Amino acid sequence: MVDFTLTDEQKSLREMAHGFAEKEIRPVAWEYDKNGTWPQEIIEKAWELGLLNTHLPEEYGGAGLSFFDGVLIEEEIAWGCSGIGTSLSCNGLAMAPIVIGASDELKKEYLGRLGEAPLLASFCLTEPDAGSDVSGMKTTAVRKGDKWVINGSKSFITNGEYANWYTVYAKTDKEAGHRGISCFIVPRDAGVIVDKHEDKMGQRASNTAAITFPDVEIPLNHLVGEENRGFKIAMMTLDRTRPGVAAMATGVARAAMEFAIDYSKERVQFGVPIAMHQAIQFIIADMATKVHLARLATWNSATLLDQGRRNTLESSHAKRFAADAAMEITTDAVQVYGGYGFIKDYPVEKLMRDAKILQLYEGTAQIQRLVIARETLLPRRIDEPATAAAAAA
Ligand code: COS
Repeated sequence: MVDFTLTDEQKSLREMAHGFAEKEIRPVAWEYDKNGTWPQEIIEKAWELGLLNTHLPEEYGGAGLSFFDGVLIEEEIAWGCSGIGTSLSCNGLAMAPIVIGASDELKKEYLGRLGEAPLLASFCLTEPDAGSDVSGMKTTAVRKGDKWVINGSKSFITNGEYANWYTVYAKTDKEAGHRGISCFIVPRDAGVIVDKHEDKMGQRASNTAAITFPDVEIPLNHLVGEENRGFKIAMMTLDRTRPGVAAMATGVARAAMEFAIDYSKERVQFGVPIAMHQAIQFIIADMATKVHLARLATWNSATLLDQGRRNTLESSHAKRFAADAAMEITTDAVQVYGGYGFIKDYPVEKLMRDAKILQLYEGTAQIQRLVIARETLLPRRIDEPATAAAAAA
């Protein structure tokens, strides 16, 4: 049976997340955007309420929520501010590889830290010369005695300046392409250097940093999963986290639509509120359709994950559609506001800047289309399980 009717628990969860966004995030969002203020207090409050590590298993002190519950929360938080939402959801990206492939010992230590205190972790895949082309990474991990020695630089690392530990991908066999990449946990105090704080166009309350690992030594047991199997862990991670980005995009799009609706009822031109003009009504109608479809695609991609099924195609459908919709809807919201939309005193200008990154991070709009094309041209693998065994295959 296909049914997206929310249970009472899911409705309460959504209301709780919405209330948090409305009370704690919205009132400061535009101010934090202006100054690029780090939302430490909000992170701590979110942790108290269980909104920081939604997918952290209960045995490690997390909320242990389903992926579906997670996207309900992520839409509401991003409705408040997607920059702050990115800061809050980043632990999910860093912890997914650990949940998929790490030993019980590593899980206990590093997932346990996230459960015990409002700490942050970062996901380090992208490099200055390896963005979409993950296999082109240059960071290396070399085994020396009882240590791995990691050397290299990572870029665009969310929460990089504040992370307690990092999930890091590095080449363990330089000649083997994607089959020569491994995944590691690197604690910050192992000698990680933060090189640069990026000054961004949008989502300015999130932290984005360039990181270097200069001869950073970590114990041998800090390898996550099997050696040279890191690429698959990274891909399975992105399958799990792209629905969350799609949910955030839906939240940004919905916020922009709501502002456009309110404004169109107040702004009078040619003697009537502009909402009375069909030119504006059609823009609003297109916004409503896109928000609705973005949410449905997001919910579908999260549901497959909860069923333990591979969702590569659906996750890319959701991420690509919702991110493009957020960009289109925020741009159209500026259009509805007319010249005022271009002025920083009005709310939609920020939303248009915030939306852009949704088409870039966790796989560009073009990478999503590449994945969709491959999955569509090749036979479907809908029943393939998304398990640790699949990562090792
Ligand atoms: N789940 C499990 N395995 C997967 C997978 C998935 N979703 N996607 C690919 N794989 C496996 C393939 O089956 C293949 O396995 P074998 O080695 O057994 O043949 C292997 O991984 C390589 O796959 P592929 O040939 O498709 O790799 P490409 O180098 O062509 O890369 C893209 C594929 C471009 C899709 C990938 O590099 C990508 O997603 N890039 C974007 C990265 C990104 O999102 N960066 C953002 C940073 S995180 S904020």
